Amino acid sequence: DRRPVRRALVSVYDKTGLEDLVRGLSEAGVELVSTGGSAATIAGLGLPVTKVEDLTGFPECLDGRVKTLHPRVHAGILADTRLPDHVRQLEELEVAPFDLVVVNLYPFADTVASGAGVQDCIEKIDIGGPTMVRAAAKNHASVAIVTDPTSYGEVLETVRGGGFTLAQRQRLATDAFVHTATYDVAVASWMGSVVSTSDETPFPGWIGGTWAKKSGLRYGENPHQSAAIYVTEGASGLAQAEQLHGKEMSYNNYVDADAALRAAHDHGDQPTVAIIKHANPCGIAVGESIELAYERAHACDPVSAYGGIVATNRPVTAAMATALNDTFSEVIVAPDFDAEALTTLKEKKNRRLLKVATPAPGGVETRPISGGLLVQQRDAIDGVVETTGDDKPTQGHGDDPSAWVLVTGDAADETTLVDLAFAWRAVRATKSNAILLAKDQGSVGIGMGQVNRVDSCHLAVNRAGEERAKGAAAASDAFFPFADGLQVLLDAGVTAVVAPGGSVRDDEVVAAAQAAGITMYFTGTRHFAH
Ligand code: 93A
Repeated sequence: DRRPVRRALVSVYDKTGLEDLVRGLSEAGVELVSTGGSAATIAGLGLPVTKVEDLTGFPECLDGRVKTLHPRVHAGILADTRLPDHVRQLEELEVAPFDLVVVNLYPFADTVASGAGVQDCIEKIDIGGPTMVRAAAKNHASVAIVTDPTSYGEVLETVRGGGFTLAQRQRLATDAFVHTATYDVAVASWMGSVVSTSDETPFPGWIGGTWAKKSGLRYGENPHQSAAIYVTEGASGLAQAEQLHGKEMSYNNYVDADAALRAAHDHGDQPTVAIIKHANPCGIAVGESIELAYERAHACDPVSAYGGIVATNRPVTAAMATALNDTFSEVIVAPDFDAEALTTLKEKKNRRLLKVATPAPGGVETRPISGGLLVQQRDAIDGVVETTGDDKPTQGHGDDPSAWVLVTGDAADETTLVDLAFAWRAVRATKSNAILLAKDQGSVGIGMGQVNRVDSCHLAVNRAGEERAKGAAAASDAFFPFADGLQVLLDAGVTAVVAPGGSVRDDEVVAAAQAAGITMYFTGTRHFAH
């Protein structure tokens, strides 16, 4: 079922290998049609070429924004030449079909990585290129689509050998759709960053309002630092907690309890428990009951959980209280405590029990730097971000698994997808660089706070141990800049991964995942936590 290649459309930004390719195609009798710069290169080699402008009778315009976006180009790509009616229509319209389309796209990710300005990056969002790539991939019954310059050698051999088989065209089409999908993920994640750097980001009045000292604290992060807690009207959160029992809260208790509170409320209505140490989770889990969630969260890393801060999004029950008394925790944070649970928990004299209302979604957070204060919208999962009047969500669109892009492997089955979604929500509570492995909606290995992603991957895998890493679902809070970190997860037997995508080397990362035969999704949304 080989289809001979008689006519090719060539439009490449990266001209690497172009000379050998077009010489070879020309020698094999293939008619070449090409865009401005590519056509100039081909003509410069003394080879016959038709400019797209001459084909369409429409000039390239708007600084190149409109080159190939024309029905004379797209009818030639999209006609299914197996259908007599399509062939007849092309004849009537005097359009000749293409058998091969060679395109590589404007280097969007490289341009962003180079530190170029917003307008330069916008100009590098290729529109016509992906349109041709997708059209040719859709019509793989008739057309072969080539996007990778390193494959030109093989392409020439295939053309000389009589053309592409259907299986080859299908494989090329699959690669092409992954290529355009990852390209759009890069654009989407960058667009988000452009939107949120806007000067119009609204901040509530309390930022500039009056602050009152709630109480002094015994000391700050260390005993030689004095400290206090301040509150302001209109704010709500951990600082407004009601302490039901235990020693006075310390500075570090507040910091960790706040991280725990946030982590425990990221999983919607499902009973959730987060155990936090040094503002990082040593276990997060969702369960059919709060007791089960606690058991799973604790099982993630029982050694580290000792002396931790436990937060839940449900009232603490008597059964959970009994389990909590088996180990040492500094603070327990919950929306409420059942009467019997309270009696049990009060057996430990010093342990602090905090009743904290479910935090309102959105809001802003501040962070002191020497000489000033940084203010930002709080990172939100599910796109809930506070704005002044209109409640337009400005981020978090990529938190919904139905919006994820499957970049390689089979679509995850329901159980795996649930674990991936859990891991994605839980990794947000982890300091960057963060990698979180999950099974049965519980974390089993967490790598956090490392200065490179590979080390976080090693940590996550080591903490999980051989048994638990095998078959786990993994989430990465930001893109894999290289394939090396992902490879650590793959070597440990992780079978499904979710990450934002958007790296210049996404292709290498996806190729590593593909080689391992795993499932990988890109979200287009990042959740750094520093
Ligand atoms: O600006 S575009 O989005 N509009 C188009 O109509 C279009 N057609 C092809 N970019 C377009 N292209 C891109 O131009 C291709 O994807 C390729 O990257 C590049 C090739 O341009 P040239 O042949 O002029 O160097």
